[in-house]
This record gives sequence, C-alpha cells and structure tokens, in this order.
Amino acid sequence: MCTVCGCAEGETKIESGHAHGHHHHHHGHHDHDHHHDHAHDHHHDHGHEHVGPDGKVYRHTHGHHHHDHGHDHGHDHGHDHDHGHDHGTIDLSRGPAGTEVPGLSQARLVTIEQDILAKNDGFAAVNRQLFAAKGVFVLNLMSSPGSGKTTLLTRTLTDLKGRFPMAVIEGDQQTSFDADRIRATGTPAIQVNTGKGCHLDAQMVTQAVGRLGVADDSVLFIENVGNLVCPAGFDLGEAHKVVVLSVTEGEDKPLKYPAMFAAADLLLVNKVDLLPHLTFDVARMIDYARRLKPGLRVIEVSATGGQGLEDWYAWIADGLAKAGAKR
Ligand SMILES: Nc1nc2c(ncn2[C@@H]2O[C@H](COP(=O)(O)OP(=O)(O)OP(=O)(O)O)[C@@H](O)[C@H]2O)c(=O)[nH]1
Ligand SMILES: [Mg+2]
Repeated sequence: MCTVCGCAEGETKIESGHAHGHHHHHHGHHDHDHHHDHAHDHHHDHGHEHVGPDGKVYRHTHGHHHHDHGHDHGHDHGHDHDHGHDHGTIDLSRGPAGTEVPGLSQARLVTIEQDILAKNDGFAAVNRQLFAAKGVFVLNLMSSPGSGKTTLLTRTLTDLKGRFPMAVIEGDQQTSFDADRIRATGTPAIQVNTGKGCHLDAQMVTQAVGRLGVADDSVLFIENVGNLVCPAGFDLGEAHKVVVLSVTEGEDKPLKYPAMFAAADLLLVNKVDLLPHLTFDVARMIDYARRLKPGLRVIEVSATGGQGLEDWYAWIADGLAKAGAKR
C-alpha cells in the first residue's frame, strides 16, 4: 500500500451536474481530516519490541528508530545480506510493513496502513451491501496508464447496449476526458478526480454511487486510476478486480507488480492485434501471473480489433446472472 508516497491525502473531486443534475456545493472536501491523524504520532512506540530479520530483538524508544530499517549503512557493514541488501539492490519489502520510512518504525507503519485500510473496508462493506441488495454486478478495472481500459469499456458499452443497464465510475487524477468518452456511448458515467491520489478508495465509490445512482440488476464498471500498484490494495466493494495488461507492456509485469495480479480475478490481455509486431510472449506472461494467482482466468482481447470480446461479454453476463440470483 502507498503509505510511503502520501497519496492517500485527498484532493478528491467528484463531478456534479453531469450525471443527474445534483449540485453539491460542498463536495470534494469530505476526507480532508481522516488521513492526517495517524502519521505524526510517535509516542505509542515506547517499549515496543520486535524481532528483526537478523533475529535480534529491537526495542523502540521515542523517536529513535534507526535500528528498525536495516539500511543504516554506517553500522551494518559486514552483514548486509541479513537485511536484504545485496550489492546494488535496496530491498524495502522484507519487514512486516513491506516498506520502510526513515523515522517510522515497522510497527508504526503497520498501524498506519491498518488504520487506513480499516476505514476503507468499512465503506467497502457498505458498498457491497448496497450492490448485493440491488443485484448490481461491480467490476473494478485496473491497469497501468494506456493499457486500454476506457477503449475496452466504450466498446463493451456499445456492444452490450440494451442487454442490461450499465453505468461507469471513472477514476483519474485530473480531467473528465474518460467520463466524456463513456457518456458519448449514452451510458451514465461520473468522473472522480483523485488529485494527487493514485487510486480510488471505497468512500469515493460510495459518494460516486450516491451521485450517479445504480439500477437494479445492472453492471457497474469502475475504471481505476491508471496505476499498476496502489489500486490493488483497496477494496471498493466490487465483485471482482479485473486487471488489464496490454501486450506492449512486457511479459515480466506480473512479477514486477505482484500485488495487482494476486488481487485480480480476471486478467484481460489487451491489444492482441499488435502481437505480429512485437516479441511479447503471451504464454510466459500468463505463467508468471498464475504464479501469483493460481488458476487466474485469462481472456485475450483487442478492444479495437474485437478479438476475444465475446468471451469477455459472456464472463460479464454470467457474473451479472449470479449477482441477480443471490438477491
Ligand atoms: N492497437 C490497439 N490499441 C489499443 C487497444 N486498446 C486501446 N488502444 C489504444 O491505447 C491507447 C490508450 O487507450 P485508453 O483506453 O485511453 O487507455 P486507458 O487504460 O483507459 O488509459 P488511462 O485511463 O490513462 O489509464 C489509445 O490510443 C487506444 O486507442 C487495442 O486493443 N489495440
Ligand atoms: Mg482511461
């Protein structure tokens, strides 16, 4: 999770006006107080102990956290390997927090992440209850920028028009270009601008759904912010996370961004129309992805050329039928 980059600090703006004409003059400032509470309090760590990767017991005292991080090169000569530092690699992923921040203990980082995720999970549960009650099938589409999420959605919305109601929540840091592209298909859409935020969170979805409304027995597509990292950590209350990887991105991506592929229930391999021009090894990429998520469902598609789309549509229709049956 992105406790390091500070992206959770909000400048979120959710569109008003376009979708249903409700003008809320105070929107956008809803979460200015909730992410700031935890990060600056160093005083809970008195006397806390934990066992380092080298088996030593470290005792934290007020503000002296140098020993937690394993990258104090001045003192650690001779046992670099204990801390995951080989020559030329700094590995921040080994401690319990999966990251390191100078001045913050591993325990503190874990607490910060737990606080943010607990709050997120509360809203995700609310969303999930609403979606279940109304039989809404919700898909959270995630990928790096430019993999083709919006292109795939506009094509999908056009091809499936009239089969069942659909709506879209668009997440981007800035602009409403993507929501405009979606609305051009005649589908209701609302743009969430996350400002500095690099992912959607569940509360943004709660607010967006409040503004947009969702029909019974419909499909709600959520296009997450283009980013192969942070969106994976946030439950939005969706039925499935869908990761899109296009064939121009390199087959090593699942291993480099494992959290995303471990979290996904479906992998859409997009832009297969370009394969004749590339060296991309589809089978190898799928093998990597299934190391992270055994049995991961994969559909190869081209949003522009149309290959594989019938399988994608069948997967959606099947999921919607199951969401309706549970209601
Ligand atoms: N050749 C080819 N190009 C595609 C395909 N799908 C999308 N593209 C192109 O890829 C570019 C990016 O597509 P978008 O749909 O905007 O990508 P995105 O994932 O929504 O991007 P962000 O919202 O910025 O994260 C556009 O130029 C599309 O025309 C495809 O299947 N084949
Ligand atoms: Mg897009």
